[in-house]
Amino acid sequence: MENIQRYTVTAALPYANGPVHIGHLAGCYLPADIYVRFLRAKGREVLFLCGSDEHGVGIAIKAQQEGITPRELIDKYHFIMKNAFHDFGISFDIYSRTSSPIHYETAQEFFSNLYYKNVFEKKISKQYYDTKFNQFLADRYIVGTCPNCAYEKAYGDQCERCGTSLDPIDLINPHSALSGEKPEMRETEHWYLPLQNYQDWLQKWILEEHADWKNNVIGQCRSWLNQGLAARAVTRDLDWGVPVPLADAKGKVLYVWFDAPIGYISATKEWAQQNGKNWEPYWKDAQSKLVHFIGKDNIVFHCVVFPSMLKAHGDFILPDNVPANEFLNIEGDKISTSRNWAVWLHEYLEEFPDKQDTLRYVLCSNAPETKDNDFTWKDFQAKNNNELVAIYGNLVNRVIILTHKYFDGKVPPCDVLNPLEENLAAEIAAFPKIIQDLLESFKLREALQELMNLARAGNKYLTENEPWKTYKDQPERTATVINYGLQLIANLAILSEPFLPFTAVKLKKYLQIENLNWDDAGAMNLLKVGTDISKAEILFEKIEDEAINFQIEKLNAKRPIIENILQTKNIPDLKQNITYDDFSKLDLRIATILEAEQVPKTQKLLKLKINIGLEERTIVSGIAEHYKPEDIIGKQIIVVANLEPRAIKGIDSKGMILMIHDEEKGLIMIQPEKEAADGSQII
Ligand code: B3M
Ligand code: ZN
Repeated sequence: MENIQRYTVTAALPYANGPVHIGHLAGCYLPADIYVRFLRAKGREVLFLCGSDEHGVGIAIKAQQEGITPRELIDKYHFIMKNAFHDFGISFDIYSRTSSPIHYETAQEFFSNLYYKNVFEKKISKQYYDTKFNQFLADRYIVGTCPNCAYEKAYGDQCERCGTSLDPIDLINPHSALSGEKPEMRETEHWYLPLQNYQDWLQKWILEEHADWKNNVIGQCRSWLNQGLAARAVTRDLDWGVPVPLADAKGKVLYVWFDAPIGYISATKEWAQQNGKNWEPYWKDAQSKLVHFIGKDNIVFHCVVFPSMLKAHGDFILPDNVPANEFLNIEGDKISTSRNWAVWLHEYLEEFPDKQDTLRYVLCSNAPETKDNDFTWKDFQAKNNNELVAIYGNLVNRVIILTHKYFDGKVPPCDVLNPLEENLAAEIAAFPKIIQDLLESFKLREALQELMNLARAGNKYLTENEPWKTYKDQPERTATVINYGLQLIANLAILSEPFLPFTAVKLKKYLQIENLNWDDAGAMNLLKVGTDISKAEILFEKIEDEAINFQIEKLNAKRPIIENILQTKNIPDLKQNITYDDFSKLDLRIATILEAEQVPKTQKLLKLKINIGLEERTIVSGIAEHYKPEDIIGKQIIVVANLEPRAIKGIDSKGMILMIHDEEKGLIMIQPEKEAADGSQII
């Protein structure tokens, strides 16, 4: 094993349907980056691959919700995500995307290869069809009443209220999310990967040959295998995705989980093209190690489905390890993009500029490696202040300041050695191997702990020797201790690189050791006597309570929204039914507010001039306690246009503005989601 020098490391391709949050970072991208940076520091050949996953129903639905095309959606998020990873030092060799031509080609070739080897089973199944939109409906596109809890907006694959997994057939009163119509049951044909044929092989390959994989990974694999594997469809009826490359597959695309992992191979090809390299050794040389970093929800795809695809194909190596992490929660609650319960990377950087390493440190030291973990802002603050500032930063600062104070900023000689130095040298010699072993077994939290132990050893050494006290009577002794202190922080700089790359770069520069790498560490002669040491800037700043309280309040402001969804309280009872005729008598129109002013001698009333397309009108509205006149000019509103005119405070008011009455927030204006022509009817 020792002679293997080439690594193909992948990090799960995130769906291009939203920005990146700390859960993504902690679960997958940060551990992958730490591992890869370590391999590079060891001088190993490594290719670090990632990219946006741009297909699937999720993307199609999100695009539809935003009123844009899937292509517009992925173009928007691909670059946002790419930049966020870059900003946090996630050092991909390539961040590709599955909408690229090279991926279409690679995925289609892969499918064809399996097709012509007769790997697939072709099966007919029944599926809902939207006759208005002329398309089959993915499970997510069917909405109906949950048979379990009677929630009326359950999806065909799951009820979001009670969590039950569903089959579209289970829904009571199903209708299409596209047209709202009742869908029709039709037959459709798909190609299936017969996973059952790989069951015996997987059993042996995972449970016997890779019993060293992480417990959480082996555990999930075992339970999938125990349930018994069944054939899975690898194609879908959808108009967004990689077209199935067969003449009799019109309107069908590859299932997103079939094409996405092939994206790792496409990304390798793209990287090779851009860099004049050969992609094949990374996927075909038995000496290359393939390692997939993923979150726990992706385990079955990377340990069961993709390996079966690779095995069926036959030309490719299989994963050597799949170090999946569990999930990160925030302040006790599950991260949720739709509820905005998240800490977004771009927002973090706006609020904590240049503090990438602080977040990297906190997320690694608290990584959900073996179980779900919780991120809290208080813990973030404590880890920054009590560990990065008080242990790491303080050590570096003290040693460099003393070097300048006593030795003109130059590395002093170490002529008066005591047994203490021997002990320290022996202790430090052991660190590179200790940390390496932990990293190689994917125990990144413990590895980081050991790095901090190295810094702790430095602080202890300084405290025991008090070089500031010996300077007067024994300056040579002070020189020795400072020399050792400097050698120690040189070791710290090298070994920090995978975890705290921004800090490592600064520190290496102060010490002029940019060229040193992992295997140089462990020694106490890294810095030559006489070398100039730069004056250090502060590496880590204390984070004050205000900044943390601000973050906590910002999150808490989102909590009531969550609670409102779950428990709707004090909702007024429904009024008596009206006929459609009653409703159709209302003439509701879009209008724009042209002018607004307070009605004299009143608290609540604003006099508004509005344009309802057909004419300009005056309306008196009781919203003055909620909206200031200057804030609403130019806003579009909805007006009951045929309400009988009435005189209010001597002003002729023609019509009424529609407002929401929220128990807690008071009156809220209703506005069109997009600008609409004044006078347009609400129908
Ligand atoms: N896009 C799933 C996810 O973000 C996914 C991973 C693909 S890796 C090939 O959970
Ligand atoms: Zn339900």
